[in-house]
Amino acid sequence: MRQSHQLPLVGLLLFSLIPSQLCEICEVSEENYIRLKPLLNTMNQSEYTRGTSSSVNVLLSLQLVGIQNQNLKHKLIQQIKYTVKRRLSQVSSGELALIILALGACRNPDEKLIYNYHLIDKLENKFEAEIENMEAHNGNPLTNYYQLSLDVLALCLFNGTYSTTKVVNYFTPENKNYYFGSQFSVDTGAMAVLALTCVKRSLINGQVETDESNLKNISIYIKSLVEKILSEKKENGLIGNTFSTGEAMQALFVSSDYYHENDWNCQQTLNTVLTEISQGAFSTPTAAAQVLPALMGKTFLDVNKNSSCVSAAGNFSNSTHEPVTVTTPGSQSSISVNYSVTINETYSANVTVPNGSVFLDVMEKAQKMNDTIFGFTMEESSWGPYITSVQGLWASNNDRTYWELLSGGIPLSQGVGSYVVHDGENLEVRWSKY
Ligand code: CBY
Repeated sequence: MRQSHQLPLVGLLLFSLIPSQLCEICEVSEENYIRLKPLLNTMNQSEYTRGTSSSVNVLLSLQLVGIQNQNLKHKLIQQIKYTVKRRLSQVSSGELALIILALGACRNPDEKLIYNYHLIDKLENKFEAEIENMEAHNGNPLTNYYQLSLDVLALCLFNGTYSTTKVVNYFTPENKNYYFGSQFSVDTGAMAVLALTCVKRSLINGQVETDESNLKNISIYIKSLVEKILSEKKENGLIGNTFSTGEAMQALFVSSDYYHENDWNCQQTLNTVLTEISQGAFSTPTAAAQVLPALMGKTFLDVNKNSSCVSAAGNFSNSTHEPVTVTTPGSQSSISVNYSVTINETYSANVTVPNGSVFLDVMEKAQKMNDTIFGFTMEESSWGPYITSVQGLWASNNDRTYWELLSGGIPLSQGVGSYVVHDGENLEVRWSKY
């Protein structure tokens, strides 16, 4: 090849290398989109009749990655509209923040709903109520720091009013709300990094007035939280657990100034998540929705970019539906497990349930056997049923108490509606503090 031909070629090569060096995002390549199909199937096939938390998560995810599934989006928006019109007072601060993010994502026509229903003002009030609760109850918010981070993120992205000084006061990395017991919550830390990065960017762009010390502190917080997130990285590349990894990836995408290239092998994390997808790990709509954006290189900070989030993924969910493989249990065999409720004492029973049952089936069976000892209540959350009381003893955010789920003494990483139980297992619900 002659020199004159080589030069432009070298130039092109260099040019194509530059973006990958500047931008620390690793994402699934187009030829691998097929591996994301199970996530889309989960989101498509869900009913979304159980309240809106999971609809909001799914809508936000679809908007961000630019999937044009108009039927599904229409259904989800109808549900969200219903919530906004009829039951906004019952919605928690973080849920409202998610509604704003989902409706406002990527310059779409539903954005006007945010302003017609004054959702930003209402979020400001709900955020204020969280802070007031912290002042009255020993630093404990009405909900949790995952939701407070969502609040700050939505207020920051949609030009709401919030006090930077309060953010600096409440989001110090040492705050107990980043922890459950002694365990750092990667989900919470990741959401806080996204929120703080948004606040930092608006301070730098001069959208919000502040003094230099706030900006400096926010940078210090981001650095410290990123370190904590990275220290939860497992050998296989997951960060925290399967369900926190997508959000941790988003946090690491936007904070690459704060860690060294060698501190995180993004490709390894991505590959492990893809393997987990193929093993059916993300089988609830919220799990699928929360992991998808990161896999396509998107973060919640892309929500109010001035362009629509159209991507190469475009119509790939509209392609013909593959038949769903439903795993029918081979036979209606039964299994038996040991189930206990622990307060100070332990109350146990042997419970027989059909093979393939989930934790909740065991609890229901035990309740039928003895309502006084095993009676319980639950409420729907975006992740499925959440146990609120057992034996009439109620979990409380003000006291940081909850009903912890364990198997063989080890805390579960799934809720009662999704954890499939095994023969001979020792299941426990334990009155705990976080
Ligand atoms: N979302 C929220 O407000 C929840 C925030 C979150 C950090 C969340 C995890 C992360 C996420 N992406 O949504 C969270 N869990 C919190 C804050 C909490 C506490 C809830 C009380 C409060 N202050 O708001 C608390 C009590 C510490 C908690 N989670 C308990 C539990 C257990 C529930 C048991 C029950 N009583 O039903 C359980 C099952 C852990 C256990 N072994 O007892 C649990 N959480 C799990 C497993 C999870 C993961 C769910 C994964 C799955 N596939 O089902 C989780 C994603 C999540 C939901 N919790 Co909490 C964390 C993880 O494993 N990565 C915002 C809102 C708008 O939707």
